[in-house]
Amino acid sequence: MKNVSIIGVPMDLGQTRRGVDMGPSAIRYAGVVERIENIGYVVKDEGNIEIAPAERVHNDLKTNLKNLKAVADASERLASKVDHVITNGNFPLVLGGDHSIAIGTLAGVSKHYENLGVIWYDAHGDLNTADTSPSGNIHGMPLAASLGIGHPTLTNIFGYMPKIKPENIVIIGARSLDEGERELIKEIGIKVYTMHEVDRLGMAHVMEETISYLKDKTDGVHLSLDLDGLDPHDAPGVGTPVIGGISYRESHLAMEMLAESNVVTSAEFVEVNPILDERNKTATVAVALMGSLFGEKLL
Ligand code: 4U7
Ligand code: MN
Ligand code: MN
Ligand code: MN
Repeated sequence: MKNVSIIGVPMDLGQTRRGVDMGPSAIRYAGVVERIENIGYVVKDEGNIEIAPAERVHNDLKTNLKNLKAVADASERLASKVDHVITNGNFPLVLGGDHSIAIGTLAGVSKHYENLGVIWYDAHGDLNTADTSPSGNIHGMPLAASLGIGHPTLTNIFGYMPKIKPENIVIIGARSLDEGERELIKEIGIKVYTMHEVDRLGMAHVMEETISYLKDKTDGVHLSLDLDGLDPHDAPGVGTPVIGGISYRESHLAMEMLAESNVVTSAEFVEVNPILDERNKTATVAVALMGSLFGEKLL
């Protein structure tokens, strides 16, 4: 059993709603360390990555990507922290922060794998670029950037690209894809289980297929779980909620099946925004799902 290293990333520069920088605090307050220790792991809280305060960040007018330089600087710091954690033999568990942090997480993780698999649990595809993004928010771009698609400042984090290959990615829970994202998915061939497939096949089937799809061709799997993949009823504290999402129970089942299969080698839980939350519900849900991911049993 590997030891777990927790890395907080109080990032809010990848989008424009305030409060998501408090995500790591809210998740710690919801008891993440104790929860994972109780399963039998040794847990080390590595503290937080330094993020420039939003009030002090000025935008470069040559690009429509908001806070590009500050997001890139933080991504470099996160990548090198994640790299060290893996080098030391620990499992990196990254707490967001908005989803732009996945650029840094994947940059640090993928260095250690030839064929890293990625499970992108999200209402969105996060496959936009400066050209396709309706918002200019970098949290809508991390999957594209990790594929080597988009602004060079984002694709070249940690000095190499691409971090991942389209055939090693599975998106689960999608129900809000922009036009450019749909085109890209078809063009490069990413496996997507939209809410239609989740409804039709059921989560057990979706996870069986996902695990067997990734198991043989990858040498590690990163779980990138955006809390907005869940229905806003179960996870209200997110910046871009979309109705009609994955339930709390289905999400537990997904995490339990990942635990049983033992394929996941790194994980991040992102987009928890305590300002938009109801009594820390979303952070509490995140911690409960982490429990299942690390093998907590009901009986
Ligand atoms: B998240 C959006 F236009 N696609 O690019 C965009 F709908 O990390 C939303 O999944 C992105 O929460 C959501 O701004 C990013 C929008
Ligand atoms: Mn996302
Ligand atoms: Mn690699
Ligand atoms: Mn999302």
